[in-house]
Amino acid sequence: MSRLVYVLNGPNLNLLGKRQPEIYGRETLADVEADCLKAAAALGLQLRFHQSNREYELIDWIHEARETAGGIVINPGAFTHTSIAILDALNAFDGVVIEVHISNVHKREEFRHKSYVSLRADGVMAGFGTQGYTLALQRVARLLDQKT
Ligand code: DHK
Repeated sequence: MSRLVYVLNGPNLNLLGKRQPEIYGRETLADVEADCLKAAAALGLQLRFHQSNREYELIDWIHEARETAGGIVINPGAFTHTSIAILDALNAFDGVVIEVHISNVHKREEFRHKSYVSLRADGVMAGFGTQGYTLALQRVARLLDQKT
């Protein structure tokens, strides 16, 4: 299976480091991308890292990943709790899917406890801060190793 992994970020994550730092921390999305690139190189993974505030762009990247990638790490932001369309797109992807939330969504408002994406995800990281992304990449690498 391909060792290309898409790391996808949903709405408002472009403001990481600036919005509600008491919840999401002070690292920026560029810092997260740099951490992911370093981790991917160490794990023998290739990476495509994207962020969008638009649901359809996330769906288009998932469709692209269908053709090329072995894994998707996705923080869908608030679309986690609302988007059946993103769930449907992930259900059309055959590789490994890990869902990431920087904050512990289960400690927060009740509307954040429901995740459509979890119905497809092979694993979920929540409350590990931005470290959750590199931990998710480790898990993708392990599962891809097991498939070869
Ligand atoms: C990020 C968001 O933007 C929220 O809408 C989610 C998630 C939680 C996070 O913790 O990374 O509810």
